[in-house]
Amino acid sequence: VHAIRTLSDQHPKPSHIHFQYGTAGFRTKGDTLDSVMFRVGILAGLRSKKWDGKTIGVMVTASHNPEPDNGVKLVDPRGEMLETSWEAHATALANAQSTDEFIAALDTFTTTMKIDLSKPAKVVYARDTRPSGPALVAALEDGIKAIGAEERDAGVTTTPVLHYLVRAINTKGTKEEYGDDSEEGYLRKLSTAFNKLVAGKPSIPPLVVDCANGVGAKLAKELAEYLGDTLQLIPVNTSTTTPGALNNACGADFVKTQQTLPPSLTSVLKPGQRACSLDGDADRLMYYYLDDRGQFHMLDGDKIAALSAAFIGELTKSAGLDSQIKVGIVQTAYANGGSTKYLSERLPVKCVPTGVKHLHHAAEKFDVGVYFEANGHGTVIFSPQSLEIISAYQPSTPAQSTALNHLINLTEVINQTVGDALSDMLMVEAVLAHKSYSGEEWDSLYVDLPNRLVKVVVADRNIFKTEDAERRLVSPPGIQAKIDELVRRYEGGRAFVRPSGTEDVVRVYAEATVRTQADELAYRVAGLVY
Ligand code: NG1
Ligand code: ZN
Repeated sequence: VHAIRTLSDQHPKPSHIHFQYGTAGFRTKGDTLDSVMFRVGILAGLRSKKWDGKTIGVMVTASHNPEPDNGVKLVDPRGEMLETSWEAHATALANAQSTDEFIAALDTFTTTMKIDLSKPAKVVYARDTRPSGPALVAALEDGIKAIGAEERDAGVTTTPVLHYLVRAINTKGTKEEYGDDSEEGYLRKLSTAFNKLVAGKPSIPPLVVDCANGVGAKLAKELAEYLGDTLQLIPVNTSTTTPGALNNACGADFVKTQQTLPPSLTSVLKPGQRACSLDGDADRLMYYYLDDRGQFHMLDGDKIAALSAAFIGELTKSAGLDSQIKVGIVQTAYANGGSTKYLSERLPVKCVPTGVKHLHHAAEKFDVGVYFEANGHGTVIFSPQSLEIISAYQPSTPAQSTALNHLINLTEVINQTVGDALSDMLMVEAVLAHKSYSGEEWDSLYVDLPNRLVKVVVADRNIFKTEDAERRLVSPPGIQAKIDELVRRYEGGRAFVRPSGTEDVVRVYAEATVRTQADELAYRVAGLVY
């Protein structure tokens, strides 16, 4: 307690701020997060003790948000996001005003959670390229020290690498070993599986990778070396030290929200060529291509889900495993109506509230769960049973054997802990190579409905309450009826309103058969909540 007290005094909580552990952990202006980092260090240590000394991960990033923002999130022992019930504890600890209050809150917490403080604790942490990162990591380290946990600094790396590391460390030497617990181990695992997947396929055209001027640039360059000639990566927007460059007019979020090519790519991308954009911590991926006339076409998370789910379904069938391994899809309300229609005609589709944890948990209910947010954040997870079935399976024909091997390599190329832009990119490229699809052919799986997403700044977003996986507003009363009334007037109309979990705004989404109508619907619904 003495160490905690002394160090806590060095990391005072700013008096005017209320912190909240939301869908993306704590996230706000980087220069306000010092006390939060210190306390998260302690919390991570306690979480590790609760898990009998298993390694807990801490990622310092604000992902696709502007460069001055920063944030922090915890990673559980299997490389997954922090268990939901601890989010409220994290929030409570972050908001204790004084050192005395903080220590009292810690005391209550460890007692009620029955945390044995004599247990060992291990924490591995990493940060993205944000300028506020080093100071925040120093505060985090003070917290880890204060609770007496063993620390491992994974340096500057992507969110998905940190998730990978946590799983790799905790499974080391077990029969569930996930890979070597290093960045090299990660790169080797992904590239080896990818190279096997595309062996013998026609050569893949070089791929432009927009790295959002973030940490993905470092990993993309390293990955390029591992891939060699199999897939030539052309990383662009790799200026990780240029002030203000991060996520600025580039990256996955820019592409998704602006529905346009990053200006920096206009001179790079040729008609007919495809490219992809990562976000600031490389866990989101957006694809796009220019058609022969140079027209931009976006291939978002929904298109990635459709492409990969179909391919996995075909492989299980060719392997003779389709009766034992069923593929399912998880989406949110932001999934394009075109994708939902296309997918639900073929596979079970579940809609859940926004936030990857919801998607991940729903995906765990399928043998193979394909989950993607429309913004490009997602992955594919294979249940432990289906992995066992796959590894024990004896194919009876050469064709079955080939399909089985592809399936096994897919499970290796996919980072199953969390959405991972580079891993998803390799999965997409492997599927495209197998199907001999161009961007255009992939795009033509189904037609996206024109849509518009707008933000509305309101006095208090907490009065907005939703139901039915956020597709309907229950509060403030009366608004949903007005939305329904508006939606009825638009052909193919759909619209919903929900409070953001990461920004102090309310989001309005609308789609309709015609572009101008989607825009109009969005602005008229926004008018209802403003
Ligand atoms: P909020 O701010 O709750 O809409 C955004 C994204 C989510 C998710 C989180 C976490 C949209 C519409 N929302 O959440 O999908 O990625 O950030 O980063 O893209
Ligand atoms: Zn991200």
